[in-house]
Amino acid sequence: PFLNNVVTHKNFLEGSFDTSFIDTTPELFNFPVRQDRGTKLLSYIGNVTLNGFPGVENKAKPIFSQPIKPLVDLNGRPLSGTKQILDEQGANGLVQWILQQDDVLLTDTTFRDAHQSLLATRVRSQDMYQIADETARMMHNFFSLEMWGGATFDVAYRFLKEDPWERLAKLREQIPNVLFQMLLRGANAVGYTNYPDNLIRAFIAESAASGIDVFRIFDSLNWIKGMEVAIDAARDAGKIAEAAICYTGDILDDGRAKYSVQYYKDMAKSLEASGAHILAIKDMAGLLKPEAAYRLISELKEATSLPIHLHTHDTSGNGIYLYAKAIEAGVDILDTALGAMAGLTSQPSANSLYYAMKGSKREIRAEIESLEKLSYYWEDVRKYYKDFESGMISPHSEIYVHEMPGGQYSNLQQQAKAVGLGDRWDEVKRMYSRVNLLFGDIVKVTPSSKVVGDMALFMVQNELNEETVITRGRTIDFPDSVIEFFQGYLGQPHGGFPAELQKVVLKEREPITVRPGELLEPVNFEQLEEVLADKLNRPVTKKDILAYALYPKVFEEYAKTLESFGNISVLDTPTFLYGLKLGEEIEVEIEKGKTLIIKLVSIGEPQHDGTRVIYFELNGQSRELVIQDMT
Ligand code: 3PY
Ligand code: ZN
Repeated sequence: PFLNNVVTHKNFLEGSFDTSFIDTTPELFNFPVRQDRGTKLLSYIGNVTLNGFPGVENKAKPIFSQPIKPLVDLNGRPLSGTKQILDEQGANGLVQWILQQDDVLLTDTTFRDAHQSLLATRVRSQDMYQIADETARMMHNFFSLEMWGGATFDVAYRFLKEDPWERLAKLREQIPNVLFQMLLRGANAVGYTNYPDNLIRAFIAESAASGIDVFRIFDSLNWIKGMEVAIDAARDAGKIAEAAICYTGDILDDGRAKYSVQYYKDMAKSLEASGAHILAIKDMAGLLKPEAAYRLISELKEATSLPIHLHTHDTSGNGIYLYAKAIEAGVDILDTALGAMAGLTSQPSANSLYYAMKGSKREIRAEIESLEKLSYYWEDVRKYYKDFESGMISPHSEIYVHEMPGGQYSNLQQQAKAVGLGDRWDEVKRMYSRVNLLFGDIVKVTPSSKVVGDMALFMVQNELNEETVITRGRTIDFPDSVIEFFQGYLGQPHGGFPAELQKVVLKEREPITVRPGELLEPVNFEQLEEVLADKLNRPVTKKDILAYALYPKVFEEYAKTLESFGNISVLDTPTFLYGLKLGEEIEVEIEKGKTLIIKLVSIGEPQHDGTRVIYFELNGQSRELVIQDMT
């Protein structure tokens, strides 16, 4: 280890050392305690068994049944699909192909938005790998699988302690035939703040090279300038730039004239001119009413020549009716989730939609038996994550009033609980819609929705209303996200900022009106690589650098966890969330063909220093570990 420390030291590599190098460089004598992968895994299992997993309330491990997987022939390659059309005919070829289809194409969101919206984004890669081979065969005729982006990138590192790039690579290998789609927040990429242009470009190029085919790009204020760099980068990569209009308000309500059909038509035309291949209508909260969908899609079809891809959330329970009207108006592609992961804050069910449209002029392209069988699998898997369910058990029509995006509901609820407002949740929801009006009626989707949510919590907590926030505002320290919003760091809202409130929030700060990306220093990737190389005890990849550039703290935490526990993404989800029961034995495949057999034998009494000895068997050999009991 000493020699290793010398030859990997930065000064050594740069040649900046002399004979005093060893004497003046004490860190050369820090030898990492090398633990084998088995010990690291035992250490994770011991910890989670004793101390539980954040967000999982009951530490006792429930009895879960083994998820039922459909029986399909997994030999040979799956039938070719849209991925091959894109690869062989290019982006324009694929667009022409979409426009020629008569029946309705589907995008499945089970691997991304469905669990982001139902289970706080917690579904782990393992549960996807287990069903990916079957998915490739049983959903071969889907338009795409949305399986990356949005909050999944952040949550993978932050909470699941796994590498989202690895998820992408493995799923790509298992599913070579259907287009992979991701959600990209324009200049905010997969984060909550604007990033420099060169980071956006590099992130898109790497995502494309790693397997993403369709980039659904939106801006949280519908500000086209915030989308252009990303659209351009997706096109440059030879992939599909699907530009999204975020739907807010109600085009049928004359009292909400700010977001009229004309507003959306103008936006669609600008997006077409910016190079979009497909136009998405992103109804992130599920506000688009059936008649409104019919009207909007009919008019957008006339205004542009782009295929139209509709996304909604079924919070109100009107999703299938809405989709039926969209189909009547000529929509090309719809977002659905597999039955067991559909409905409520998630997407409408593909299974239900299939039956709803059976026998109509335009049917749904899907094999219903396959959808049902895949759904059984997800029904079982969903039980693993029951502690992350939002608690919503029936449709909420109040969505039309508070307008909160599907993916935000459970998150904001958690945030409210965390600041002691759990029992004032109704008030928080009402305040959310009041804040929207206070801000001038803005588009609410990550990250602008987070700003509205932060402000709503802040106002309820501090007993503020529309008046006192102005009259007492000069002495109030507003949440950081609110200040950044009014500074223009998320871009410019349609119709501008409410001037009086902006002044009160910003105080002596000056707002910007240009694109934030024009002001941000480009990321220096070489420098980041050096910084990371110092921190990580392993070779640094381009993907690591991108993740670090997007989320420095989260990535560092993730890297630390990896050092202590190794790659814990290989564990099955019940063990990952609950650890082991006494006497329980599991098999863990740590790499292809290498399996560990782990058994929890007993847990010792607490010691005076707060530790316990945990007795395992690892491949039949006794192993003891000392673990801190933090309960
Ligand atoms: C995200 O940005 O993660 C969303 O799902 C927005 O709807
Ligand atoms: Zn969504």
